[in-house]
Amino acid sequence: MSTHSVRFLHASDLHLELTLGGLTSVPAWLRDDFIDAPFKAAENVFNTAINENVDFVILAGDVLDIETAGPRAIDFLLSQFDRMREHKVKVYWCGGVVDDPDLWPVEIALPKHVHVFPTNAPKAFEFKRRDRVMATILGQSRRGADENRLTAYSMAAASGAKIAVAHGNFDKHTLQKHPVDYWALGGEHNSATVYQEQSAARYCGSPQGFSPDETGQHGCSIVAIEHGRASARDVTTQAINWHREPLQLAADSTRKDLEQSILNQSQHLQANNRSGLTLVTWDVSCSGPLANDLRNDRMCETILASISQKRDGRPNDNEVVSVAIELEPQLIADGKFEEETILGDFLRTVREYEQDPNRIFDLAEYLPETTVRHEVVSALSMSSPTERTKMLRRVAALGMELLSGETESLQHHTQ
Ligand SMILES: [Mn+2]
Repeated sequence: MSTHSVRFLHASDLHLELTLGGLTSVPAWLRDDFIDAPFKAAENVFNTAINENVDFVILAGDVLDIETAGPRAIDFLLSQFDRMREHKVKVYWCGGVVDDPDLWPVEIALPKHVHVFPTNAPKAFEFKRRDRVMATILGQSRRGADENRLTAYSMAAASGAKIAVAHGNFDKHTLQKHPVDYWALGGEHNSATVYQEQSAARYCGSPQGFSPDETGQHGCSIVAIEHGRASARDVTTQAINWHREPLQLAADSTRKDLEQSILNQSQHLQANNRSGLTLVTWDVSCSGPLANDLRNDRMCETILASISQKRDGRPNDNEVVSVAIELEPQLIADGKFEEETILGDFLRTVREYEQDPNRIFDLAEYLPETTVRHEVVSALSMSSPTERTKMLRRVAALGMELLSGETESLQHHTQ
């Protein structure tokens, strides 16, 4: 049994090239906060390393997109590395999907205490205390989209605590083939524990949620390996909190009813909010004319504008702000799928796509040629299975509305 003990910080997916997003439009008075949040959260990560007096920091990929990040992001990262050097904290950086280290500009040398894992083969770094090896940190950077299969990872001969770093999707079975005390994983924006026994494998998640679906606490992990036992604790670092709140409305509800429920529920959230600035997406379940109205993005924008008072200043520290309204797709009655109508055909087709996650639909082929084609294609691509399912449910709901012959004028019931 190993008698070495180390304490380190595990962070990933800082994405310093991103601003917060995922909304139809961002109110002008929130724009600065959307741009600053990834930096504030990342700074909190490095502050945590100093406050917790860790031995070293592991960055498990997606720190910043070297090709799209501006000078602010590169300058910020270098100054955080400087702070780490001042506090004698070494950094081990394993490239992920966006931060292939081979793309790092040669004219900007990384400081000596920042160790980058190569892309061609795994490399082991030894962390020493008084000339004694306390830990071996093994990793291999990804080359962009190429998956790391971990087949070349070898830990058998390593001394000290055995720590492995990788970016991607890994299952327990693959990871447990290796004699590793702690797997520091990157590539998931929400934290997740793959397993926690004597040894552990964890995704620490991103320091900040970037879109309405990345709700809840985001941060980094403080990991201790003592006598061969790994334990981890999460530290929250996010600057802005994303929250989703369900709202149930009766079938005959009007726009005024919806506005009133949002206002009531906002007050309740505001009274209990301790998470800092909180951005709320309302997941509205309703049917009838109001549901038809809410399928129109512009209508949702109008409602949001009328419930938030006119303002120019920055938000307050613990303010709760409504930023989006999303209509929950209604469950479609089984009978509808069996109908020998155009609607029935349509619903059966959508269901086939939903039931077969590998079936690809390429929305890009329906796009006309435009100069912003590249941007539109990337906006149309669905990165997660959840996003794909959600989109298909919305497609089915829209089909129900347009093909069932019960459609009323969109504007008809608007007050
Ligand atoms: Mn990422």
